[in-house]
Amino acid sequence: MTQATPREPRAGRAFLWGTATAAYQIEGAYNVDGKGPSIWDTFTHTPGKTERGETGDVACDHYHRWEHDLDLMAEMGLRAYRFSLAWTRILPQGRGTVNPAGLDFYDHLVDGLLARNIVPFVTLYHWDLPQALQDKGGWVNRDTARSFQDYADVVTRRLGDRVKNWITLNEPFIAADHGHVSGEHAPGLHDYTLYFPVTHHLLLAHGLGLQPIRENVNGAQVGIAFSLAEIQPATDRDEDIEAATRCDAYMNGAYLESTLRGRYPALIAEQMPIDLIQSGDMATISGKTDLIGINYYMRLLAQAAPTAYGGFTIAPWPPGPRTEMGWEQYPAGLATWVRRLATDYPDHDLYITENGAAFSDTLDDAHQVHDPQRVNYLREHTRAALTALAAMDARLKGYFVWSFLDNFEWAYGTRPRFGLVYTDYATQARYIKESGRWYARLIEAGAPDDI
Ligand code: IFM
Repeated sequence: MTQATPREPRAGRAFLWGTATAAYQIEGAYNVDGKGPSIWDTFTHTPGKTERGETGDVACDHYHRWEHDLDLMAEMGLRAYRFSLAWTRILPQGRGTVNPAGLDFYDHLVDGLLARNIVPFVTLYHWDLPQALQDKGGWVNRDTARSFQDYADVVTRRLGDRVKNWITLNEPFIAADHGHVSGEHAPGLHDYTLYFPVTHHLLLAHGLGLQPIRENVNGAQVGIAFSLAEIQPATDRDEDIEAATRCDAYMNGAYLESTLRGRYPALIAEQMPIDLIQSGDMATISGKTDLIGINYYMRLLAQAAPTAYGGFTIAPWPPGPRTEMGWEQYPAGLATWVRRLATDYPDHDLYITENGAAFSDTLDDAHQVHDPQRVNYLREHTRAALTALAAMDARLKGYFVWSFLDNFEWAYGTRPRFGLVYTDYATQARYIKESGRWYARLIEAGAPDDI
């Protein structure tokens, strides 16, 4: 019997190597050219909500510097770029009157990408809900899902001739949990019962949004980006194994199973308030999609906590390498997710729509940023992903580093630096880090072990 040789982890020429950002984290220009306020404008303008009182009012000033940023992307050889749209640039009140300047901005950005042979991936919602909709209840209000559908219609009518890859929502679990349960994100609510209506209405928005995307975009490739942590039991005690199952259902299963199979995991479904799920909702939520976005950063160790929300808490990680966020580095979890999704949902293309790490980078006198930890992180994670791709013949089509440039990391402000490009916030100058140069070579080579 001959032994099969393991296939080397290598991406084909068509593999889309890219980077990702989000509107609030990079654009700045928070009140310029007719843009309306979002919940993140309100939240960061409220004292005590961000680490050093920072706001995203300016962020990376990408709104004014986008052409230079696209030139940097071209210099790095990026093949794809995932970015989100600021809903309130386009519909300042969330619904109703369209702001032409907002649409023009994204129109020019898309043309700029295409002129540089960079494939645009557009995320419609990366957490910056219009404040006007929050004033009517935000995601607790079912009607917000209809507003999202109208917004998706306006956007895809304008960009759908050139943008083919669409992500409806970014990380609905984080939007539901951090925004409404822990309150560390906008709108800063702190009520665990909100997990259920907010989750359901976000997913309903996803489903309703699919309809205009399909109508307005010939050949649309559409999906949703999930925050997928690998959940493991903290110990081999039965109650911790059970806690890991619960944790996986809350964070992962509720979102995967509803959108891809039209049902919530039983332990989520049984807690949904009566009347929340209306007739036809699950069919809408599980409308046809083409791709699954994997945002992967960590594994989590779950342990039983009967009185906690969900019946679990997260145990500390064992000693080992961490990022600046304090997160454990665990590349094997990325391979687990590629394998799990390729097995459970084999009809979908997979994209790693986010993966990356913050480290305490500094700019030296020669304007160089030496960040070997990030190079190592990216090498380990891309190797894990490509090994899983090869082993499973998985339909893994692309990988997006979070992030293109250092940006506004939500409640942490500008302190954590996730970029392949260093942002000097005092001058808004950009410098490609060593990791950015390494990534450019990876794109050329297609295999992290060859460079
Ligand atoms: O910066 C965020 C991004 O907005 C969503 N995914 C995780 C990133 C790092 O925390």
